[in-house]
Amino acid sequence: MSIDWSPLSDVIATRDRFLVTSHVRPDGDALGSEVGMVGLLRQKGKDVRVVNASRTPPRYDFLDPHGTLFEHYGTQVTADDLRDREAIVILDLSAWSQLGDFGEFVRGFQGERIVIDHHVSQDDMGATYLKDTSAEATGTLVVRAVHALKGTFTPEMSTGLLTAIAMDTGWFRHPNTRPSTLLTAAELIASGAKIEEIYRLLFERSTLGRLRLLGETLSSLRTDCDGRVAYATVTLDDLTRTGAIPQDTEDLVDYTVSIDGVEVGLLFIEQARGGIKMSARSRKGLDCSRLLAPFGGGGHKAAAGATLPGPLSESLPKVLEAVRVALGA
Ligand SMILES: [Mn+2]
Repeated sequence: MSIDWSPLSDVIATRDRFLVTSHVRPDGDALGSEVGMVGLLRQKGKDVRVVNASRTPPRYDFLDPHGTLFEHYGTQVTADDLRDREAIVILDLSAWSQLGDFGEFVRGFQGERIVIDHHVSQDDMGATYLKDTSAEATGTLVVRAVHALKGTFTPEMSTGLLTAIAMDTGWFRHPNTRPSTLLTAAELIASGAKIEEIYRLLFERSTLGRLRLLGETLSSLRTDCDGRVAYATVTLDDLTRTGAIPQDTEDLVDYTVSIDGVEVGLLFIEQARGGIKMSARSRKGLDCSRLLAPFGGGGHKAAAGATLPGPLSESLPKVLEAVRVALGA
């Protein structure tokens, strides 16, 4: 699917003060795509602020080495501070629920709205959608935008965009990794992204809390449907006891589908504000996005998520039952 980038170049031609944002609980694709987009917009002489509903997980600190790029809505920035913005570029999401507390500001935003994304599920956000659901990452789309708008890749942008693509492809292992993925990665490495350093920063660093949480989560693993389903839970108590932070739950769901014979893996995470955040992964073709749609969730075929009402003891059996039905078990 090729994207016509003229709506983006039109906005760049006519507006000066930009706002860039992404989803709650930002991942590598969200933050890395922001870094790439900010670089492009600044090359075009634009005044850009990056504001997110969630704080940046410490794991991604290296994308903002001076701590001056990512601003947290609610503590560092208020709606008043953003009244001068003329256009907003929303990355890696197409659903209101993904904007969290920032959604209210975006709903009332009077300027131009552009969404650049690769997710299938989509709300009407009153925006111009620049989407390719076959793209492995939003970072890939930002790379294409840089090409289309004749920008150049600085080492900072390349670092962000390689992080984006690497994280959304499971470090070039998932089936969404194609020859073009590696060609894009090669271009970013040639422009200054240090792949070995990025890997070390992302995967060879940990905290005691994170490792203890990993242990607790693996201990909570259960199977269902004769071993075709595996699921694990992270409770608020687990976080407190281990000293982990909520961001330490990223990637934990991958362990559920690593078990031999497991087709669907689920991770349920109790949220401090109430409710349960859940992630699903599938290995043998079950459509996670469709599975979670009745629960208000969305995502991709092989990976999706949803926010469920609490408590865990009620939400978990409902999802498990839906999985049993979907598997015909
Ligand atoms: Mn993404």
